[in-house]
Amino acid sequence: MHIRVINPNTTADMTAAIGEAARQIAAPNTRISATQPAHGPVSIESHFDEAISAVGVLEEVLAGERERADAYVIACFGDPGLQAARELTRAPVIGIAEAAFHMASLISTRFSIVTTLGRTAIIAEHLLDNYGFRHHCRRVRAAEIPVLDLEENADAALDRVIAECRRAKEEDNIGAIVLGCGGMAKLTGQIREAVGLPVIEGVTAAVKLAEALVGLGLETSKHGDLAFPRPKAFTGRFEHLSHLNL
Ligand code: 2AL
Repeated sequence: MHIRVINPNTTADMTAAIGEAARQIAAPNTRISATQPAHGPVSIESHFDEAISAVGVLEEVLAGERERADAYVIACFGDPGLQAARELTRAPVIGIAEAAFHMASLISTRFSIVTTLGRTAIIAEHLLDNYGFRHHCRRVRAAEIPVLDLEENADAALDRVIAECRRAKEEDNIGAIVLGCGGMAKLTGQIREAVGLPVIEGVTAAVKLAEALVGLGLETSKHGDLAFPRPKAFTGRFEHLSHLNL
């Protein structure tokens, strides 16, 4: 089974860390390929970053189709381009936010999310609404760290994430914590140990859900809105997307 794990930002160190976290949790017969877009933002921490990154995610899915990947994981907590990616393939496509919400809801009745910057909390809140998880989440919290601090300033970032998780545990009346950034994947073990609550991390949750779907023989529905996009002309820099033969 080949799962293509796409880091939607273009920071190679983060892609490597996400790939490593995915490999550690994957079944022995699962092959993980970790990729990132050739073009786009080095981190995703605004609506603008997210919109630009979605194009790169879709190009990575198209590249994965040429390799016949069995499933895809979109490893940024805004799940950029998720439904559009599903239109491009029959393989299951799992976003790390939706994976984490589903997993958290199976082991707790209420969870809080601990993400990076406060300004991106709205992105997680929109996803909770869109996915129907609003009532499962008590609070979206931010450690107030830029995403790249998880790579460049990892010890200080870890301390801040742990401190925010502890506040969530004390104040939010929750059973579990969801980590709100793909870059936190490598920190999960340390956070879990320090916080003493179930901690759900999206990359690993998404890999296990992807394995489950592939194992069940379930594919993305091509009936209705997730059918392949109608072939048409694209102009300018997107001309190469014209008349896609999917
Ligand atoms: C993210 C993420 O998961 N990767 C990234 O670059 N930005 N989301 C976030 N809330 O920090």
